[in-house]
Amino acid sequence: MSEQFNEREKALREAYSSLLSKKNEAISYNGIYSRYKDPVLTAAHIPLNWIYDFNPQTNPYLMKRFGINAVFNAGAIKWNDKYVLVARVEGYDRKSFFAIAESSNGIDAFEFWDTPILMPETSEPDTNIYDMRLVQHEDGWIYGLFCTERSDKGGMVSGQYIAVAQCGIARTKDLKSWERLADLKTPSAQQRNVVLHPNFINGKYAFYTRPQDGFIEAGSGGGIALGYSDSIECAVIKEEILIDKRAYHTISELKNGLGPAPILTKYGWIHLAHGVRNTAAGFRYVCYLFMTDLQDISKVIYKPAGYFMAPEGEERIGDVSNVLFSNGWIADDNGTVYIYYASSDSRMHVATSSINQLLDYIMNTKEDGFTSFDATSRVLSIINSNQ
Ligand code: M1P
Repeated sequence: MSEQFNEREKALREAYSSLLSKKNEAISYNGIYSRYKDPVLTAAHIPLNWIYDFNPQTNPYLMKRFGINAVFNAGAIKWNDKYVLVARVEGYDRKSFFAIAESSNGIDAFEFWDTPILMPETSEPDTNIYDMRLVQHEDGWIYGLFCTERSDKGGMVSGQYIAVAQCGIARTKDLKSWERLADLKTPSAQQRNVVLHPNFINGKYAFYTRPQDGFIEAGSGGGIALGYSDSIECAVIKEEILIDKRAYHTISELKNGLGPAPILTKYGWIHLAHGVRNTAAGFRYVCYLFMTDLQDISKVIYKPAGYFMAPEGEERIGDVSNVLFSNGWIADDNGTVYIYYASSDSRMHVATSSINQLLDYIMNTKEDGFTSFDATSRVLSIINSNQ
């Protein structure tokens, strides 16, 4: 074994272990949530034995044999008293797969389990899978809903392959062995950001969908919708009911999509979603909150104007810059809420809040009136209340 090999191995292992033992600290608080100094998961958190062959005979230069580009858009669940993230791990080859990392406190020392999830395929293999939403359903299973992307039989438009996005469904009882079910069928040409509601609604499975015409553009898809299916093994939604419309000159003018499954509170279900608008510098993704009714889950009862969280500082830069995206959060029994969000399709962060703070924000922040006059009036009402 060469000295260079030994030194390189030692340096890699030391850097990895110091990354995993680094404490995270809250750095900013805005009355609603605290942000933390360090990302909770990055490409550097991937176990070294996934990337390197440590045999000097077969890898004398100790080079990477599999490159990890990014770790982002993780689903989240509290499991066996641990904060568990099912991350989207993207290789240098652009393919994503899922891998589980856990932490004892939810804010640092996230460590990946020994191996990634080898997600079973349906009869139509997925080209790429990503963005899992985890739901502990009242039927006793944990479901993972994710985007499955395939090329449309190699078809092309203007030199670009036509991609088709649909909702893949898998379930598990232990997060280790996964049973793949049939993809969700809906009336829409494409689906992304599909989320399963944790409860049966009138004996049916309830899905939040995001109908879209094209792979990128929502097109005629008007926003976040809701649909019901009798079965989960062969889930079919016949009608998608629009519950949260995108609107002109808002943070979700171009498209929106639900994040994680909603959290139940005594006033209603709280939802975290992302909104997208177009700018001269490209798409801008931010997150917003809204609340739906306890009895009628299709009815939005509160929706604060504007965004709840937008990319800040270094979060703004990455593979797809100016993106803040969340598909995982955990509400603890003591009321603390851990919001796991990705920045710029590159890394995972955490922000901490509480049910009370989220309720205060949702129920006491005025909704959008869609004009500058209305926005100014909302500012004036705060000024007046301070007199
Ligand atoms: O690149 C930003 C995000 O774009 C897609 O989200 P949406 O379907 O709402 O546009 C997804 O590919 C998501 O993974 C990605 O973070």
